[in-house]
Amino acid sequence: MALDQSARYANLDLREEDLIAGGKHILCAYKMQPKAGYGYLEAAAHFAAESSTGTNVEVCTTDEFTKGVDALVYQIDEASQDMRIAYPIDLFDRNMIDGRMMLVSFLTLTIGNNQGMGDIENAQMIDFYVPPRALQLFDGPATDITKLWRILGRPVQDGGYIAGTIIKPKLGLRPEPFAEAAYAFWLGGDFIKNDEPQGNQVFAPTKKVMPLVADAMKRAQDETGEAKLFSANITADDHFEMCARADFILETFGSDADKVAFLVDGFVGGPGMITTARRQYPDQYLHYHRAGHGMITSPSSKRGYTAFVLSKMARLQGASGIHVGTMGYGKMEGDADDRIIAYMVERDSADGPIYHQEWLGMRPTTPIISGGMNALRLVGFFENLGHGNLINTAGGGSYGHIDGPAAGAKSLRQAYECWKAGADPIAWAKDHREFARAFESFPFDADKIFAGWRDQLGIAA
Ligand code: CAP
Ligand code: MG
Repeated sequence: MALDQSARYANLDLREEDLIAGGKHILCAYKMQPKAGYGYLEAAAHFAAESSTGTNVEVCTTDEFTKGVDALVYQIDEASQDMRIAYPIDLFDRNMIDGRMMLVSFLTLTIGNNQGMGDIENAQMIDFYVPPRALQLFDGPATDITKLWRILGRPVQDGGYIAGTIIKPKLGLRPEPFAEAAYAFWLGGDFIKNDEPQGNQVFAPTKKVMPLVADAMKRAQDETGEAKLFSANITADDHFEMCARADFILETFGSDADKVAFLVDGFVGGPGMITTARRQYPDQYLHYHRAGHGMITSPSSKRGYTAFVLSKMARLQGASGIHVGTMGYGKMEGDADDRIIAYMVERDSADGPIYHQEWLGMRPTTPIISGGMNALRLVGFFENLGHGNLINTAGGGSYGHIDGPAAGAKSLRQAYECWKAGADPIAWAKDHREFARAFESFPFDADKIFAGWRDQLGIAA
């Protein structure tokens, strides 16, 4: 039997509204299931001990001050596996250089040892609340979508949809075909990102690829008379490698350097990689790619934290934009209710699954919509989300369009215009060729979403 620490690490008399009003705690809500044979409150108290000041036994060195920074279980409901813990802000590590808080300390305590405890079957954080003082101590975004809208010549309020793609195939293009793929999309679209694994592969050295992409951007801008954007992957284990890539890319794009965003694979790379980009290059839009998150955010996972929590943490850290999924309209896991992830990162006041959050003016993080998207899937997506102030990157949806990536890009924009006009997509297709050709490009989606489309558009089977 484990030591029952509930007398110290639980206080069910504490009221959530008082903890929020007090402003001295970060609150975390988990779904927690103890191992068989362990009492719920006892397991929760041990969880709080391991997540703050304790261990599995009393230690002789504990003094009264120590107890003042104990994490406290303040609410449980065994039936719904609801466990809520209040973490004193003073528990968390602070930078020596500038006193700011750091996400790694939040993670190592709230989602650290507690993920492998012998008396806990599983626990997953589903929401957290950040009080004003803690909000003041996180970097938050330095650059947001308004900067991109301004570069694109759009209104900086409700500047609308940014049509993007990912250079596909994911890997394998050498410098010339890579740059050609970029040029071809930019003749119709706004924004291109590296795919998350694209970097300095031996067959596509950054020092060869980026000059060609910068030239492709210039030619596409001259050809279309429109500004173009590129999100360059600077992910690397070594801080100095990241900076070497970033510096080379900015120098290479030269007078177009303001049109470069930096892509960081923030989940596999970890908080430090995001903060390197955020603090070393605050003027560049920071694009957080979350590849790998599914290992703990998938609905099949009962551990770690949810995609909602990941996105909220990314805003705290200063991501300008983060992939929030496609809410059931794309190829990755997710459903329509995931729109609360977008609302939490883009609004100044929003409700999570458990906590309301006021962001007190922290810049918004753009919802980035990606993963199996194409023009046909976008209309329903906008309907569900309710707006189009976002970046969409469609790889297959652009390079899989039968008339090529520029037509793919135009079909994406036409899908947005169709939704904005509140038009019937089939009727819209009759007046918008690239959108109509998306039906023929993605017939399986067309059949599923728009039954009878062939007859209505006069397309032979
Ligand atoms: C999409 C993508 C993105 C995923 C990431 C890919 O390509 O480039 O990495 O969208 O998922 O590699 O699959 P397609 P999420 O447009 O061709 O699907 O945005 O959910 O993090
Ligand atoms: Mg990708």
